[in-house]
Amino acid sequence: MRESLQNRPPSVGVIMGSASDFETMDHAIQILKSFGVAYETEIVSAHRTPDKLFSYAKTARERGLRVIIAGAGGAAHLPGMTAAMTTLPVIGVPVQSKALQGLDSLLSIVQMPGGVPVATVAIGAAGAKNAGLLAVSILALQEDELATKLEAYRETQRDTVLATSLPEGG
Ligand code: RP5
Repeated sequence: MRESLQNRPPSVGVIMGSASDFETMDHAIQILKSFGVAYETEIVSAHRTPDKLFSYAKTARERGLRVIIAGAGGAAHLPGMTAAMTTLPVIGVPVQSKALQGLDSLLSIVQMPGGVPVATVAIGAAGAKNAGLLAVSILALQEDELATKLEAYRETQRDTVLATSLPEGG
């Protein structure tokens, strides 16, 4: 019998540059939880804990991770540096910064030179949520149970929109 998804070792690593990123990254975590995907979370900073980043990325595949979601704000080099040290898919989440509202984070993450990709999502909560969903889609390539859950998720979303009416006079 197959082990249930949640009892397996983590397949998704959710890392973030600071505890201040958690509120945003929690949107990814909640998606993984709702799909029953085993994940791990860690604060890993490219500039404050470079040695930890090195060992995290270098050991990620052998520890059983299949996807890494990396969120950072400002000079957001965490996703790119992670991608430089692993061939696992890395999804980058630009966290909204105070000074430039996350445009700095977005450009730092999305503008990877050709050769080392980071799959970059939108700034903030929507991006983090989509990062969770993208990770589930990647795992669903080999997990029929997850593919079925993704179909159900989309159907619920569709039904909610179809059942929604605009206010009178709208
Ligand atoms: C980045 O600097 C983090 O990803 C965070 O978004 C930003 C600010 O960090 P704190 O000063 O709030 O710890 O490394």
